[in-house]
Amino acid sequence: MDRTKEQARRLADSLASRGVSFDDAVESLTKLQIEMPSWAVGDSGTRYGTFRERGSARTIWDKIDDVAEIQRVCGICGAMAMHIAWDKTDDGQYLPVKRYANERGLALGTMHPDGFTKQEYIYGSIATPIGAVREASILHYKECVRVARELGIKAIGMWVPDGTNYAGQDDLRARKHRLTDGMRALYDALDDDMQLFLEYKPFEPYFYSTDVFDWGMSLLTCTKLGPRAKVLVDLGHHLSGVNIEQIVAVLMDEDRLGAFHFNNRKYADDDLIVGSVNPFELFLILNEIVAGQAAGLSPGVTYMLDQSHNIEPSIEGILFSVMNVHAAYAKALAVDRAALAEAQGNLDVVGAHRILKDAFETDIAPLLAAAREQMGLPGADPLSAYRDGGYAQKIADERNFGGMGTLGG
Ligand code: AFD
Ligand code: MN
Ligand code: MN
Repeated sequence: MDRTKEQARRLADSLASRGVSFDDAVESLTKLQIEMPSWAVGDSGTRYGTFRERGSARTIWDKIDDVAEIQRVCGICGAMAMHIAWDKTDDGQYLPVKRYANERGLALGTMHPDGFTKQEYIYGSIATPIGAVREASILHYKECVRVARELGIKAIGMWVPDGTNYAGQDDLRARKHRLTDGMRALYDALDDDMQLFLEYKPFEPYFYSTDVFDWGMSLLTCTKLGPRAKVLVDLGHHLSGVNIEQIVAVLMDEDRLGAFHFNNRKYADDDLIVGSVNPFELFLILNEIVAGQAAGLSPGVTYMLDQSHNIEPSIEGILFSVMNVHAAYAKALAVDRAALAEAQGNLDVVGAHRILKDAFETDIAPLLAAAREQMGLPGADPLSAYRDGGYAQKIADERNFGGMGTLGG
């Protein structure tokens, strides 16, 4: 038996001893879907500037081509998450975007409204004291729902980038009421088969208070709105030391976990390659997903990347992220759930921890290889397949430095 087959056999035996079926795990790995953010393939930067990448997307058509290339080598990225601020034709049309995405074998995923690109948002988009701006934002939300309906999109991913910079600047309770009223207007505009994912973030672009500042504020708002309002967990939107996997467990238990924006942070909302800073945390998050879904909770969670690749080639950063999520998910599937429950029941603190750690340290390469083979994907892994495919050189030659920033600039 060749070495690869021997490795797969050994892993299958090890998984079987943990009550895990190799084939079932492979099946799950082929079913995972991660939406690709349209905004991640354009140039992006920090407030200190943008390093333009040769070959980055210039237009929505380039973005779709890039996501199609990502899907060609990944196989689990068949939808592009949209941002209403940027993802339309030059004459403001959306249907041609859907047609071209479908031609390239892609669906359109979650629609993200704007709230930060216009001057009138200076004091906020919906929690602002300026009534006319709140009304304009509600009209914008309704336009997002109309466009989502036109494109067959079933989820609105709402980041409310509102806040204040100084104590006393505004009445914090009044802002809470404005936020709730605005989210109510958005929720009431949804079709019955649409969901609202409300994203939270502790700071930025404001630095004293943010109106949807943590998971509790998002959950509180969602519970006021209705059952189709759920929390969007962006991994970079937590202060240092926050136990994200515990938030995920609680939201799943409340049937309020809607979606993820995957990325990684070292210090702030750094939008780095997910799993690049804290792969164990990523595994623990997916472990909660696998455990919760095994208990029938949150079957329909939406996974998205939300990253900004400021110095690394965007597509390579995205591919590495997809690989890290896929690997963490495979490790979460490799957990011996029965032994874990038994160790927990026996108050075996170290034994229980070791069972999770053993899964995290399991070499799941044969699982991913089998899933790639089942999906008919090229190459040993997405990054190698991409680098061998010549797409980077093609777009660099065609596009040069004509890339558009995430703000279309
Ligand atoms: C920024 C925000 C937030 C939002 C994303 C897309 O911090 O994460 O989801 O832009 O609008 O990263
Ligand atoms: Mn986000
Ligand atoms: Mn963010």
